[in-house]
Amino acid sequence: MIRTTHEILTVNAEPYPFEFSLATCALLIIDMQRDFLEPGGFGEMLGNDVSQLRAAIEPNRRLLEVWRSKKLQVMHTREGHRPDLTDLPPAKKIRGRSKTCIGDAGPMGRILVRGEAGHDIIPELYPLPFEPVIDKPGKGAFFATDLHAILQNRGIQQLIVTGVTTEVCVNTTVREANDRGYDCLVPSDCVGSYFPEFQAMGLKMIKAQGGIFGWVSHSEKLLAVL
Ligand code: C5J
Repeated sequence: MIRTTHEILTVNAEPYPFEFSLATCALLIIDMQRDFLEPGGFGEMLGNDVSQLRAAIEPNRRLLEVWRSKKLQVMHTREGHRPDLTDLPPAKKIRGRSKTCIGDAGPMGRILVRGEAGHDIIPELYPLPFEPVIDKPGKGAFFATDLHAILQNRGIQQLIVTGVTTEVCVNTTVREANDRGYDCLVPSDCVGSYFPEFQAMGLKMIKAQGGIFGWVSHSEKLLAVL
């Protein structure tokens, strides 16, 4: 069931309070995939400390639980490619000069390939059958996907954007959303980066210059108004 009432809520946020309506706001959870978050996945294989990302799981789980209990709209994304890799730009495949790259065999199946175990969303935040899952080949959730069409069809104007990683797919998605006219709020504890300095800077860039891309808050402040 989708809500249709227009209750306006105000969350304490930076650079100033964020207003949203329960009927026109969706929770967009970016790339909480096993390959990025679980020990033994692609992220860890590249030498990253996955505990930096795993800190965002519990705040996301709590927010998702409340969001679902209020019958609000939830959407999830996954970064990955077709099994034949026809949607994988050669530049993306060879970038990083890693011995193992996208499409190769990894500890949880082929790396960032749709249908493989590592590509799927972590069990803690697993989508319900009626929650749209956007499979995206790029960093931004709007590039080469039907996300914008789904949001428009559902009358969404504001997004609560969470997930990983703060400076890559979350930031790119918030920027894309901003250019398409959506107001985005990012709860700082619900996003994660392998690099603490990028976490701090990624959030700072969103709220800089009077909220050039959006707003930043904390899940506790959002939960308080829900
Ligand atoms: C990255 C992502 N970092 N989901 N993907 O490659 O941020």
